[in-house]
Amino acid sequence: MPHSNDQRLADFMQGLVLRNPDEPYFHQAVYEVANSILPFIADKPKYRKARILERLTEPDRIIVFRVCWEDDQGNIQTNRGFRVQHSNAIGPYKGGLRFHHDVSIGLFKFLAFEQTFKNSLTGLPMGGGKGGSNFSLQGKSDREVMRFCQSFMTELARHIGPDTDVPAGDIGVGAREVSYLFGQYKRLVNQFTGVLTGKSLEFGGSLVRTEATGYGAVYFLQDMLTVKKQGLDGRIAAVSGSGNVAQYAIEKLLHNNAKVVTASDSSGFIYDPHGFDTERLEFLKELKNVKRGRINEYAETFGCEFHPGQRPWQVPCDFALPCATQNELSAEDAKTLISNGCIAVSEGANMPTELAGIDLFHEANVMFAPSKAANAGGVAVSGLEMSQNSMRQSWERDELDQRLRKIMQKIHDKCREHGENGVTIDYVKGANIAGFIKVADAMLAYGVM
Ligand code: NDP
Ligand code: 2IT
Repeated sequence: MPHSNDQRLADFMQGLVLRNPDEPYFHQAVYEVANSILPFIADKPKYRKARILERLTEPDRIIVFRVCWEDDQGNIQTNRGFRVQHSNAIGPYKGGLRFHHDVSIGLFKFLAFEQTFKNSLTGLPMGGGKGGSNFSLQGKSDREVMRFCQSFMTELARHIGPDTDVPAGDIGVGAREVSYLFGQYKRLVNQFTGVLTGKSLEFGGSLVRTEATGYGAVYFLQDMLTVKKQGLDGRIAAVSGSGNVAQYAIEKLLHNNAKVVTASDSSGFIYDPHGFDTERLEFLKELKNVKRGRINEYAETFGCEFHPGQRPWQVPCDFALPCATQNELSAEDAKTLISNGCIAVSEGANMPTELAGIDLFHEANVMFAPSKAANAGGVAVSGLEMSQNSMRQSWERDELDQRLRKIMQKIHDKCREHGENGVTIDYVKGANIAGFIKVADAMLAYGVM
């Protein structure tokens, strides 16, 4: 008796959970992929016999290390550093670093696993990795951040390299942190190489990298809307987060005359019925990137509502763009968005929607762009930064933006090709299958390893 897809998935997940206890984010990310891949490979013995999915759910290696540094009062502080090198089947390990108090091996395993599929979707030669530390930036002086970054890199440097593993930013790691990390790497190995991306323009950074993730998530949204002969003009968007991804998602939505009425941070969200304009967006960027302040200051300045401890999904909107963090959009939130008439979701953050929320969006025919496709623009322009570094050249802004636009469109089209279900498109399935094929075929070619 052949097993049903449900039985295969249950068996697969049972083994995975047993081997990786207490790692719910990793279980969630793998479940979403396995749910697409197991039916896809059911009639493809080459992938099944080679146990590709089993091998892909075991990272190549995980590095965990101590990071000691001295704070401004002269106290010795100890943090933990992580790097999950998930797969280098199609290129050097590539993926961001996250500095946040609430991190774990399971979190980085989920992020690195997702990154492998995402990077494959970009069409560029990049494998998947992710890392970071439980170091929290809140309340830290600039000098403390510098000392932490230097200590963190002193250990990480031995594990990375421009053809080995190329980290970048993520939550809590922006231009300032990447600069400190790059400076320390350069000093340790006495080489000026493209070992990190998201660098500043003066020392090998790429134009459009800062904007790329947020812009890319909106480009993907536009491509989904175009299939349905719809557009952004005059429609309402709810965005969560107020960091790098949120800021540039808002900017691109404004370029296209959409009205953005929300933003958030870990303290709550603001609802601005007037909508963001250039002045308000500049205020947000200054508040978050320079003053490093809290989102309620936006509400105080522009006289709008601040909802402490809440997320923006109760606000009626046409589009939702979760751009803060994982599992920030629950099944309840999805129900609320659907009943308020939301027609499309584009995930700027990594895995922001809970599995049950995704199911509800699919049932309600809400266009749903999963993170590994929708936010791939950031790592795609990181890939272009690596190319420019190798060539010792820098491309113009227009060229990079056009390349980003084209990459996002190709990702959209690949997801469509593998996810078309009659009248609707299952972008989750499409992204998983399209991302899987390239990595799986490379693994088959290498034999057993
Ligand atoms: P930033 O550090 O620039 O901004 C993060 C934002 O999310 C802040 O507003 C932060 O608020 C908020 N946030 C963080 N943790 C929580 C939480 N637990 N609850 C509520 N809000 C929270 O990071 P990015 O904008 O770079 O990253 C945002 C998301 O996008 C992440 O999921 C990241 O993995 C993903 N991503 C980023 C890419 C990039 O190029 N930067 C590329 C692809 C995906 P607060 O300041 O209060 O902590
Ligand atoms: O999640 C992500 O794709 C990132 N944080 C960006 C990774 C990168 O290498 O640019």
